[in-house]
Amino acid sequence: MPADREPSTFSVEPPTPPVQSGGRFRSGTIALVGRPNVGKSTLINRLVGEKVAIVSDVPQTTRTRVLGVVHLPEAELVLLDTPGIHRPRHRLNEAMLRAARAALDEADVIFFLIDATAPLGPGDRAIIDLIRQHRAPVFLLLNKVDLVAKPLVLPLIDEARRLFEFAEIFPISAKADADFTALLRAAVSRLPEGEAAYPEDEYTDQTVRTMATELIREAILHRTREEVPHAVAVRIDEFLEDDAKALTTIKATVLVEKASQKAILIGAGGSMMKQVGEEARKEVERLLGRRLYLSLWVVVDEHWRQNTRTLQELGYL
Ligand SMILES: Nc1nc2c(ncn2[C@@H]2O[C@H](COP(=O)(O)OP(=O)(O)OP(=O)(O)O)[C@@H](O)[C@H]2O)c(=O)[nH]1
Ligand SMILES: [Mg+2]
Repeated sequence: MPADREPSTFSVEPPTPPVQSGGRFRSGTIALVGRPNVGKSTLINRLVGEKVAIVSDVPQTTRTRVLGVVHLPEAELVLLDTPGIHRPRHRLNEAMLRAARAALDEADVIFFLIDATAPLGPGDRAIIDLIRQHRAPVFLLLNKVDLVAKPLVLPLIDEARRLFEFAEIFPISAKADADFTALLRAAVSRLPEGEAAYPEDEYTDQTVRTMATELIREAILHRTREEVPHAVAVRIDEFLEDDAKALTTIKATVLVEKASQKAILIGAGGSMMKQVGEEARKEVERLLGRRLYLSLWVVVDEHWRQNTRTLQELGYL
């Protein structure tokens, strides 16, 4: 089946912990916002229980709003992961900021994530100013507490509290915590009563093609440094399903901005592309549940981050 006729959603195991919501079914939208790299995508994946968003230690990994659904017996939480909020320098970054703001506009509850390993910075304060323009209750999530000595967490909470009246405050580790029931329960209690918007077996609105594109980009982010990750975009040119052979073929173009970046990505004798291709293939095979033939082609496109048409083609506008 061609990629654009693929179902846009995937089956999942029944959801995690039962949450009481006072009798009636509740349903609503929760925006996850914060500076780049604070752990928003790690958290949405943990809460949904599926990989809906790619994760890397490179700031500005997420470039669009990524939707993930948590189905509970008495509630449906539609989570919106967003690009880390930062000062935009390209059309791409402007689009990323717009995506984050649009998610805030939709939110019944806002999860504001900060990195508990660092003091509150001007970036966090700017986001608090943005959040002030919204009525939705804001939960402060101090993430990465697994990396912080406990006595350092309280002063950070005090400092944040002086800036804004948070509805709830949770120190969490999106990576290490085993149980997010308390956070989910608190969020559900703030959602309006209403019907579920997504069937129980759907956990994202992304197409398989979009998710595969992102998994290829993630494999690149895992292996590149400095300006290279920011200069990379991935476009799938061909997505073919061979049901008889249970094989999918993906041909994708990797855009970079400079010849030097292309050289880095290809690596000596193609070694880097080989590693990227291996990781991406495994991840996409896991997503598709079948074997994948993946072919990647690196192309220099000097101004793609500024080019409206390319940004549209890439799904960023
Ligand atoms: N130790 C630790 N690392 C974490 C935790 N949460 C996230 N990380 C790491 O922090 C880095 C950034 O995580 P992401 O989830 O990509 O962060 P993000 O906020 O989505 O970043 P952007 O998409 O760039 O805005 C990754 O290397 C994660 O593995 C945590 O609770 N503890
Ligand atoms: Mg992210």
